[in-house]
Amino acid sequence: MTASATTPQVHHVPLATPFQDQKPGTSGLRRPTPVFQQPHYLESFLEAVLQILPGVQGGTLVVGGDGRYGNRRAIDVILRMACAHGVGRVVTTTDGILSTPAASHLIRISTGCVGGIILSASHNPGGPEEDFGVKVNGANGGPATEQLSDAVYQATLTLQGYAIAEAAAIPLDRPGRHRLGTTAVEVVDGVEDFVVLMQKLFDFDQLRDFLGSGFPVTFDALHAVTGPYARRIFENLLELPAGTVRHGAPLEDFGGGHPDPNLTYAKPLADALLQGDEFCFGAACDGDGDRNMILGRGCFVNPSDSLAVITAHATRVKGYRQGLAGVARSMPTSAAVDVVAETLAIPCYETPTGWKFFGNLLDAGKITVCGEESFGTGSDHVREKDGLWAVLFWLSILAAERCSVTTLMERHWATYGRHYYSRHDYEGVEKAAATELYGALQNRLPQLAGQPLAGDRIRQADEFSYTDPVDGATSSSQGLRILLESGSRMVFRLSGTGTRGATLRLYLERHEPSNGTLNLDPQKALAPLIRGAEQLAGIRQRTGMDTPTVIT
Ligand code: VG1
Ligand code: CO
Repeated sequence: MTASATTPQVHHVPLATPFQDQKPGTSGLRRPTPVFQQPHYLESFLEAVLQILPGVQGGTLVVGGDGRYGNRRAIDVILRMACAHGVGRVVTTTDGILSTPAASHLIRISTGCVGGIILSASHNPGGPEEDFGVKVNGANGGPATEQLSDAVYQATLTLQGYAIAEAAAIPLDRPGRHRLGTTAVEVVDGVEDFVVLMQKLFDFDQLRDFLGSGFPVTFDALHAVTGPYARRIFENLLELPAGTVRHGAPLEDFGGGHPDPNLTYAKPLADALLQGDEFCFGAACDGDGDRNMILGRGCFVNPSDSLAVITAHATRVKGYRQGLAGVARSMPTSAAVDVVAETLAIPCYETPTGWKFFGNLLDAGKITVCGEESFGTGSDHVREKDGLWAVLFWLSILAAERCSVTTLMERHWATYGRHYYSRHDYEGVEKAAATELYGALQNRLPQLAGQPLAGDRIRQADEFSYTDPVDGATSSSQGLRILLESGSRMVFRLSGTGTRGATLRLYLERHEPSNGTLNLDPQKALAPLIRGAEQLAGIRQRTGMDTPTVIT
């Protein structure tokens, strides 16, 4: 153990003008890196966190990040501020590399842990001119609740200054124990505990047999945080050939890419599966490792369907043989999982967008599995969505069923019908234009019921609001829903994770019964709804964009 001989000097740095823009969005505080590099910007937010998070003094904090530009400096600042605030212990990781789900797990297994700070802007690109972010997690390992985030924001608005200790940077290049005054700093391997957890949940012998029997797979880490985890899992433990993990070295700028696992930003992987025949299965995760994309040969699995398939087959998987207590999905996620839950006779909850809303349901044991249409799936093993968990879950189902992804999907639709689903993102829209589009539709909601649309009729048009069944907290303004008589629907939302302009998200869904046509291209199947949405909201004219920037 290296101990600083003297107690580090603590500086109280005054803030002339408190920052007014530190309100966290859907998942943490995300800003362009240059904004975070302004003097005192990062420190201001951290000061508020350290003041507000219960139990900080004398407690344990977990700290790590997705390896993006700014990670290392931020960890250094956190350690010195933790010392100044009397944090008992900080657990951080080698090179500061810690995926969001692994951070959640580490919080849950570290004695006396009061929460964590994850340095990530998730799927947003990284680098000096790209994005940086800070996510705060609570003692249960889950994202800060809306109430906690709001309290932190309120504190930043009037912050007079912050406290930070003066100390040399602690080496993160290898595991070790250090001391900063009264604060113990433990540097641990950020991969190990997570991998052990995965081995508890999944039958690695079965997976090894299945994958070794001629089922070639490829995984794209997009030069983000999952590389070291995926190499350990796929190439070491499951003995798959070296190179199974593409882009496995975490880079500060993700190799210049956009670490978002979808058909647009993970195109080389998508092409390999959808056009080539080298692999039977492909998957990718996002910047901080909580999202996943699943592909079979010639088959893209829509994330809403993925949640339904996981739910339907859970008892085939080692850690879930006893069945699921219940499931939950975010509001814009398709109702594919609802139909499975009904068949299984388990409860199904509908929450607003963002993982923080699943926390109470998971903690109360009301649900075991949950997911979002945005490539997020997870379970009660941690309190975050978990990309590699989803990949292992899928492989475990395929190993149990001994079939291809396409066959599994076809069987699923033949049983439950198919929820044709698509999300259209309009990124980088001028803020005013997006707000006007949204506001105009919001104003018209009360007049819409009964009107014809998309060869159908509007049954209900409203703004989604949610009351948490566990603590009774209400969250309003969670997206505009246009529900049609046939059961089809469209949802309009403005993103809470973008950092430049605004992102409009349009979610489209139509159910086709099991005896209907199940193999259409979703864009074709949804064409009337797409036209209806345009008619309703005037997206083209208001945004000046002819097509979405990303179609999922
Ligand atoms: C998006 C997704 C949402 C997800 C959030 C954080 O939010 O839609 O489902 O929980 O990102 O994911 P928004 O507000 O931009 O639609 V992550 O992996 O970026 O932390
Ligand atoms: Co993420």
